[in-house]
Amino acid sequence: LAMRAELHEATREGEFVLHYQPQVAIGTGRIVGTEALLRWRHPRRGMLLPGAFLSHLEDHPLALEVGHWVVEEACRQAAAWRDAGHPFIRMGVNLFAAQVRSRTLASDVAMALRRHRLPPGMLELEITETIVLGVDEADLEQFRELHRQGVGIAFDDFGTGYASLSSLKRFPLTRLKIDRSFVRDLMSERHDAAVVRAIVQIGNDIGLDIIAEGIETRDQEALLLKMGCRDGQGYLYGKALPAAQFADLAQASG
Ligand code: G
Ligand code: G
Ligand code: MN
Ligand code: NA
Repeated sequence: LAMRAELHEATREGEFVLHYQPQVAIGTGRIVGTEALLRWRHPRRGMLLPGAFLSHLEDHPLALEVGHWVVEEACRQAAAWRDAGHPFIRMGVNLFAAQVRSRTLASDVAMALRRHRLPPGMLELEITETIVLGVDEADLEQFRELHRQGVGIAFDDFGTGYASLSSLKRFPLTRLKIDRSFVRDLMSERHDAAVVRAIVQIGNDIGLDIIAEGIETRDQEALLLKMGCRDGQGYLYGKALPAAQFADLAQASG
């Protein structure tokens, strides 16, 4: 079966699932948030990671429907954890460009929050530079509306694109996610250390939260903390886990 046809089947049969990667307060190790990451429970090929299908989904007519489902499912899960007495933490959700183009993003998100009785600040939408560069004035107004409501807006893979800096002025943001390519060789490459230091300083100066991605070692963690980066995500703290396992981890972290 061709990938496009399989994606229809996956949507119809509910084969998508979300896994949750921890985001911690560096230094304390306490889990303060999570990023919901899409997986496809493929009937024949097993659990597929985004690398195997995301490029096909992004420009597929179903991207909008799957994106809606991700927002709804992440909000449902956050509310379920809250109601079960688990630590109440921020939920990060990646957006498809199609969701932005739909012109109903702000109302879709507001409705999902209301349906699950979640405060807007609990949700953080992650956008990539591709999305940022594609927005028109009407799209921007939707993000301003979400921002006014208190929904978090994080710039994913920050620093990798050529418009990262100019976007800071144009776009309503609450957080920068330092791309893991800068964290990987942080200890050995002076250029990477300089980029990370500059991103943290800009973020702190203009009042944005910062999170570093791809943290794998205690040395990277210590240097990031020294540079003023307070949140982190990466294999040092854990990979993306199914909801039940993530909840156990979050409970144990306090
Ligand atoms: O799960 P993994 O770490 O392999 O994710 C790879 C990339 O896939 C992430 O960086 C993210 O940008 C993208 N991705 C994962 N889940 C989603 C999702 O639900 N929606 C969108 N639009 N992108 C996602
Ligand atoms: O949104 P984004 O594309 O950044 O999604 C996170 C991606 O980064 C996922 O593909 C995940 O598997 C990967 N990832 C998360 N933590 C680490 C890490 O510590 N090291 C590396 N190499 N990859 C990571
Ligand atoms: Mn992301
Ligand atoms: Na990223």
